[in-house]
Amino acid sequence: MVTTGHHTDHEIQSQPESWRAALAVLTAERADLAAFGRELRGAPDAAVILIGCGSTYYLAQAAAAALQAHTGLPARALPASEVWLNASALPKATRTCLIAISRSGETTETLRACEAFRSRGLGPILTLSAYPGRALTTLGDYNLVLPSGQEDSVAQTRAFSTLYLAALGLAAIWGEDDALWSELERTPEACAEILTHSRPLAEALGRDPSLDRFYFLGSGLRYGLSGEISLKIKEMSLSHSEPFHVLEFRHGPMSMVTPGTLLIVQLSDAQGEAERAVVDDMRKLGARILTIAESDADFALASGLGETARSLLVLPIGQRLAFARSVSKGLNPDRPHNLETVVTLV
Ligand code: F1P
Repeated sequence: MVTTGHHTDHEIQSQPESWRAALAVLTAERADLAAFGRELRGAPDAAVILIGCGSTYYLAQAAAAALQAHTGLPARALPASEVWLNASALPKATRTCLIAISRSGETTETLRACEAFRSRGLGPILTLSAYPGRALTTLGDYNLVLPSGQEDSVAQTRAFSTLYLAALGLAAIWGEDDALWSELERTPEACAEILTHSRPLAEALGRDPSLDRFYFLGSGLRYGLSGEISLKIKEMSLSHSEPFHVLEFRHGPMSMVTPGTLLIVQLSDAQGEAERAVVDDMRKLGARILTIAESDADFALASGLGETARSLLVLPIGQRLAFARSVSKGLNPDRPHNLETVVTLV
């Protein structure tokens, strides 16, 4: 039994059940969410802005890529503070929908951003969070709440993946993409398999004392997920880690490569060849590399899922690596240094 970090450990391991519960909520609300999406798409040049802070900002980035790909609506992620404090950050579409994402539903910047957006009369607000009755759930025209994402830990794991799954559900519903929807219904089972199969590798890498820096590379929706896993390594294990778009790594960051560098590269289906060339180049420079893809990779997901639904599965791998590194450094994954669950500004 795990004693140090038992909340985080449990939250990582319970993701399949949490995702199942989230899918039940989405199924129950599918017709209402579809109606919200139809109204939005009825406007000639509708657009979507997704906001969050920290983990939920990375979630917004990944979800924006998925929403745009599956609905055709232009979708962009911004930190909540930009919508709150920078009036010029928003597009000039006739109808802009703000999707505000927050585990706690209490982060000040996210609340203030919703109020600022509302006061400008730009369009509807949809909130996505894990706790009913919190401030954020009073600010949306539609408030989607996924209680199975609630957590006792400071660093988000289950909350992130559960809210991300909900965002992918929105992409399927608004995009009337039944194929994506039925793949999402298979993700809890796929998650359980990945949790088991990836654990020895993730723990071995997490415990490896010869590694001193981590880079997470991904294109498209994988970039936001790279950001989230990178943040997990920082928060839980106080290690140097950064995310990059795959081909961007050659443009400066590769100067940091040493034998103590681990690159975790989520390969895409479409750009795989160009991304594999980066991997080859970095291997020549001496980096250690873990490629992740459906097949033909250091870690093959072998999920049978398409690229969007499958993207969820990288999260448990990165979370487990961060957890193992935290414990092996004598830290407590449940209590990251200097962090609180919610950032409240006075
Ligand atoms: C966002 C967040 C977390 C982070 C930290 C502070 O919270 O930035 O991602 O781990 O503890 O808050 P939320 O708005 O999603 O609740």
